[in-house]
Amino acid sequence: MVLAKEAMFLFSVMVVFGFFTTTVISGTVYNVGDSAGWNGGNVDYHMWASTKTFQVGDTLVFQYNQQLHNVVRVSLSDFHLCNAFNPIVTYSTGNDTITINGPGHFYYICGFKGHCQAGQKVDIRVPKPYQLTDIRSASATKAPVEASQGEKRDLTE
Ligand SMILES: *[C@@H]1O[C@H](CO)[C@@H](O)[C@H](O)[C@H]1NC(C)=O
Ligand SMILES: [Cu+2]
Repeated sequence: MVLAKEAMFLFSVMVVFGFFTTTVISGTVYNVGDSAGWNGGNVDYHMWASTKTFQVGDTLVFQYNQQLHNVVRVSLSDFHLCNAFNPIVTYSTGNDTITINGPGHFYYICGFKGHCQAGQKVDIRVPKPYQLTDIRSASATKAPVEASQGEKRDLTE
């Protein structure tokens, strides 16, 4: 009985922690191409990405017919060349979830012949997170200059 209670307690802790990490730490889930998914066609993936503000912790979901498409993460030059033969990672389940774990550009193309050339490619740009440490170091270096210009007020707002 005691063991069961402890197990229950541990389980509740895990549920609460899981809830916390999901809601606070994890970000937005983006279905690439929205309802059209990652099936090429007439979807303008450049346009799709340009309307989003990606952040570290967000999740990308690529959904597609795995007989006809895949997802290949490539370098910038291979992105421009539509070269899928030098992959950083290849996904092919048809329902791939990718968590953005850092800032930078994430270039994805379809590796099936001609698809990337036809526009099945997307550049996910993730800016550096704005961190408290950045604010501190920025104010530490900028404060004297700003103070002399009478702009120190901005720092406290
Ligand atoms: C895709 O995978 C996620 C979990 O990774 C699951 O929740 C979802 O139902 C799946 N969708 C389809 C269409 O299989
Ligand atoms: Cu494709």
